[in-house]
Amino acid sequence: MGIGIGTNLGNRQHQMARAIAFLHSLSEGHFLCSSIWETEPVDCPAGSPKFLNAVAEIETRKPPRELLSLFQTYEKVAGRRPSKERNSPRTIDLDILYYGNLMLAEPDLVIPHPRASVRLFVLGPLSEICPTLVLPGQTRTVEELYRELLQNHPSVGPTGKANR
Ligand code: PH2
Ligand code: MG
Ligand code: MG
Repeated sequence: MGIGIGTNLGNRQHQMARAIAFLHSLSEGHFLCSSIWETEPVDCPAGSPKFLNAVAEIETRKPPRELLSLFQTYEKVAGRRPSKERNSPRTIDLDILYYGNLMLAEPDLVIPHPRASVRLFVLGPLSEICPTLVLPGQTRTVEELYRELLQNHPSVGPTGKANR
């Protein structure tokens, strides 16, 4: 399964390192993690700080609901405060991007993540670790979607990789 990791509040590098270690500890098999990208906020309140983003892929037998609950607990422990404002700055955000071939649409959990295939901050990092992956419901690979989106929206592209 794939997980999107994002932070734009507090010590971002530290939060990324902690979250990556957490996901590594959760994996029951292989563990892949992209490099860390610094990205412009998308659909966030005006003046929001830039994000660090990465994508990890882990192996797990835990069902998606259990993972959702684990991720929500992790976010709380890592200092994420609830906010009424949409996409306000957060210390850490862990999103289930995909779970094998599963397609699920429930009020509080949609898999694959409904915006995974249109976000550069997801497709860029994901194309580093799973370029040939075709997300359930898509016809093109992650790398193809990424290249296309980059061409269409160069102005909202990631500003660069934070750790290169
Ligand atoms: N997450 C969002 C909304 N906007 N923009 C960037 N660059 N990175 C994110 O992780 C992100 C975002 C909702 O969770
Ligand atoms: Mg998110
Ligand atoms: Mg989230």
